[in-house]
Amino acid sequence: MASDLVHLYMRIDHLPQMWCPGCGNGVIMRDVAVAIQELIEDPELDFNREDFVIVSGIGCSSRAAGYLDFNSIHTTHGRAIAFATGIKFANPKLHVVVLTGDGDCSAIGGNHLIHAARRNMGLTVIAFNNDIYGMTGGQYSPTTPNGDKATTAPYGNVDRPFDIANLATGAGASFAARGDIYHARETIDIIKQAILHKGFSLVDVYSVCPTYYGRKNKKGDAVEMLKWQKEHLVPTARYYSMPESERADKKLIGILSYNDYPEYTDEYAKVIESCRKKDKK
Ligand SMILES: Cc1ncc(C[n+]2csc(CCOP(=O)(O)OP(=O)(O)O)c2C)c(N)n1
Repeated sequence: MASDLVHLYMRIDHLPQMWCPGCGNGVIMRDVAVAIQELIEDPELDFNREDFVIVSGIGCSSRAAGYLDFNSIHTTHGRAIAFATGIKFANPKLHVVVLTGDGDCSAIGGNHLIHAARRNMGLTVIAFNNDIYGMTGGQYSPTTPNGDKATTAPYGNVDRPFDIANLATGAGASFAARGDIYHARETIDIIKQAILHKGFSLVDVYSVCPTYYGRKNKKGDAVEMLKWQKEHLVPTARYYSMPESERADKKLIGILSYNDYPEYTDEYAKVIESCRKKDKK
């Protein structure tokens, strides 16, 4: 993170951070900080730092809520979206940004994810997706690719993985996107659009965990894992200009689904208003 950004947006007294060398979490945390900074600095928008709340669950990635100097809350494993729902209900004007791991949001917290998506609650969820449970030593998660190794799958994972962005779309999310740590500029822009979106938005950010996932699966060091992202994850414009045959082993980085469904707290406010009117009669 550039030093001015560090001084502006990080709790210096919480440093040094606990992430391993080569971990992708710092890149995603920086992308979130840059996205918020650019929204605050945009003269056409009325975004203030005090209007942001950062919520996280438990996991290596969830530590980001503690490092970022915003109104923030580091909650319990899998429950970040539940806490975020309460915060958004209490004050719908806030921009509530959930920082969560693939395990946090799609294993123990999977139910909260699908129901927040279904309701179209106005939250922004950033999934730090490293394909593994990093904090507890490399157990497989719902995004670990089929056949890959983990401490709990020493002979290869027999589960088929979730695609978190597709999962959110299937559950009714009005905005679902994919980013990665290699294409940082594109990912920052996607995060900005997710925050600007009125309803539920999810950005599945492909990260790297060289320590547990990379080492167990012979993916090389962090640089090798980033090279893989560079070659296999493709931003929207380039993706659609590729011949179909070249897309077979590639994934799109960009917005995957977008809808204009009514936002949940707006709908709830209408119910409250109609009850008030009835009471007055
Ligand atoms: C209720 C509960 N169950 C299990 C744990 C142990 N635990 C802490 S973090 C974690 C997995 C985190 O994985 P992920 O969400 O993918 O985040 P990462 O550490 O990879 O960033 C688990 C199982 C816990 N803290 N609380």
